[in-house]
Amino acid sequence: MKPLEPNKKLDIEQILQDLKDYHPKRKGWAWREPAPNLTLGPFTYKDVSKPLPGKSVPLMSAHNFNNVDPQPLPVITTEIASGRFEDDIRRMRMAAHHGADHIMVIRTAGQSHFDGLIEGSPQGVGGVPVTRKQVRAQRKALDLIEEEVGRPINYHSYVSGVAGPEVAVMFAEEGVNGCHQDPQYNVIYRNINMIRSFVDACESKKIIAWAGMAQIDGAHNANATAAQAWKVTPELMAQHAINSLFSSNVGVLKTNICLSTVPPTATPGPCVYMDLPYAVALREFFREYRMRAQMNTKYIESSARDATVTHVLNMLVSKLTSADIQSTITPDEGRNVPWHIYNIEACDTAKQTLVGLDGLMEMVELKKEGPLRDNAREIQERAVLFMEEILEIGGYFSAVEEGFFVDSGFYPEREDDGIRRAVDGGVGAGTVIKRAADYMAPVTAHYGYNNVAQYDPNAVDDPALLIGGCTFECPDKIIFIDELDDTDNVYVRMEENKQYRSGKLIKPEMEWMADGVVHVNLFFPTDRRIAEAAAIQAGKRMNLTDVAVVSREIMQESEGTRVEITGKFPFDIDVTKLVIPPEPETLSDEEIKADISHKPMTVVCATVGEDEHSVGLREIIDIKHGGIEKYGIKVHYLGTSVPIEKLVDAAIEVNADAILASTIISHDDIHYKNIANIDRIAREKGVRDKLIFIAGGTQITPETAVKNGADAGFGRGCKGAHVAAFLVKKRNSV
Ligand code: Z97
Repeated sequence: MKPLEPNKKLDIEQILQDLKDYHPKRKGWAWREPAPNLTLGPFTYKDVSKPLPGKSVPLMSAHNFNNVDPQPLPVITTEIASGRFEDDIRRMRMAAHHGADHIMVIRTAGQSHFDGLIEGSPQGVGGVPVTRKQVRAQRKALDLIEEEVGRPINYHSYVSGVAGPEVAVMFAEEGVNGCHQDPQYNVIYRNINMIRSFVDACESKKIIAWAGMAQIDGAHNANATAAQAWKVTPELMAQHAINSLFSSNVGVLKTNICLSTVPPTATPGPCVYMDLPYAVALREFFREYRMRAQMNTKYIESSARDATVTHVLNMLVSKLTSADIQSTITPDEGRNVPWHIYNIEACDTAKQTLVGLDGLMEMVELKKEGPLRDNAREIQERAVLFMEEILEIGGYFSAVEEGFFVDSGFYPEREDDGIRRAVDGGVGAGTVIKRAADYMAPVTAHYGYNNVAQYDPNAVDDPALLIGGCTFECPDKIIFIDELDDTDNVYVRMEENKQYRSGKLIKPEMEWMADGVVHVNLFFPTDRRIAEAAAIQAGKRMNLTDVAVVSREIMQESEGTRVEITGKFPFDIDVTKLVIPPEPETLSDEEIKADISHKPMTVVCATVGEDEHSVGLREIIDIKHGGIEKYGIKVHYLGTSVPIEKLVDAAIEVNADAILASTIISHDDIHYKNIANIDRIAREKGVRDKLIFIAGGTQITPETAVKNGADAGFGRGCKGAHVAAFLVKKRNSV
């Protein structure tokens, strides 16, 4: 496919074309490349990664600094899953441009319950159904997107459920770069038989190792499930230990084994005081492995502000303990909305925070003594005791039977409310059978006993030789199954919203193309219950349908409440009928300054006639808020209510380049009459062609100002930079 063009939408239809024959460009996980002491614009960064050579969207405030876009060292994760993979592809591109290089696709609710690969690509609920077609389409798009931004983008989903090994094979074939794989997850949270889960995990992990995928474990699920998340820290360490060593013994590189770590508590607890010792304890025990830091979602609120603060505090812990992957979960997780622009904002939160904390460890040090080390040590001791007791009672399976996991006591205390599973119970119980003596599978990356020698002793180390290579070596052997359901498939969905794909008709969206979903913030000077009812009423009166309250925040119980509502905007916007004013031409600060220093400029200015409103003009002039003085323009301010003739005379006297006249009073069109008079007097005195004449004021419309004789008019919202840019351009144009 042709490379992406920044000013063109990604063509989803083209992505879907010839998918049958598409194979990924690369396999395996990619870390960012460190770029210590990197200088970008006016700054030198200590611990960032290589900047993106291609296109990206810098942080908003970067426009003050030549739009530099420093990229932190950790890989940045975003979770994308709206239920429609074709829509998510567009979001992946946006996320990559905002600095994400790890795109996790959340599967449709409980895909671990499926007992095989699903084909086609139906619409999902609370996630996307992960199918070969969907994976292939998204990897194909990401292959283009990574070329566009100039950095590998890791694509990720889950290897779990009784179909885990099949999913792992499909992921390896399709170039998926990372996955969650932890048999304990199946056992505890999905009630899949433990023997089956651990046997399957051998196979899955072997494949993960072969494909060079990064693996994330499932310990964070205990944080999210436990009654009090910080109580399960000893257990979390035991879970990490079991999955890490298991994976490493099967052959996954330790540098690709990522612990899923979550700062266990949140404000209003003294969270950093509690979370940092846990993070330190973990890093000490698992030094050789990598840390995937995910934010705490257990206590997440549906307020963007609240979630962002939790995220930032979590990242302080990540920074102090050098996390390798930084996840960015958003308030959406709290309010069960699968995708939002907030995901992109969360990528920016991560970038801004981690870049803002750049070089921190050159200045501060974690104390070697005191509560940090004491508390870390205590958690480690509890974790060791936990592991010892597992061994004492006969191992992991017995421990699960005894309800060791997700118990709300701080081990060794126990509340006896842990999740219990029976060794012979759960989904898939009794399905593991011993391989027969002549068992043989001619495939690559297969775990365990495989009697290949009976057919060809030379193929013992490479069983796929027996068939001239399996699907890993010969991707053409993969059987691609396209859509099977003719009522729910990507083409049907795209046909339904086809009219919105050309760009002529648009609609606001949150989850899906043209879903019309909007979020609106309202404040009502009343209590919560009335405010919520009023907000719903207001939404309906705004013509929104399906109005619901997303979040509310009490300002004071009787004085007022902020309510966020969601609803659907039921109209289309016809882009061809929009009246779009021309974009004001601007110059950069540097260009304006360079021009003025090369050739000085003098202006005279005043409010004219009987107008005492000087504030607007002073804001345009004064250096404080970026007025024209800032660029070195010499300003003669004559004051307020200055007679028009005096203004023109002053311009002649100081040999000014320009006149700036400000008027706010507009009764009887006096503001435009003043403009016409200034133009007339300047002409009478024979100086009009030597002077640039600018009129300003809140009631001024640029077109009418020009019609009345000014060279330009500047109305509400204009800044010194706009005026200065016009002055420079106009002077250079004559
Ligand atoms: C994260 N926000 O970033 P199913 N295996 C493991 C898991 O942790 C999960 C699944 C499978 C979270 C992701 C929670 N994790 C969400 C080890 C899910 C998913 O598709 O729900 O059946 O399995 O880690």
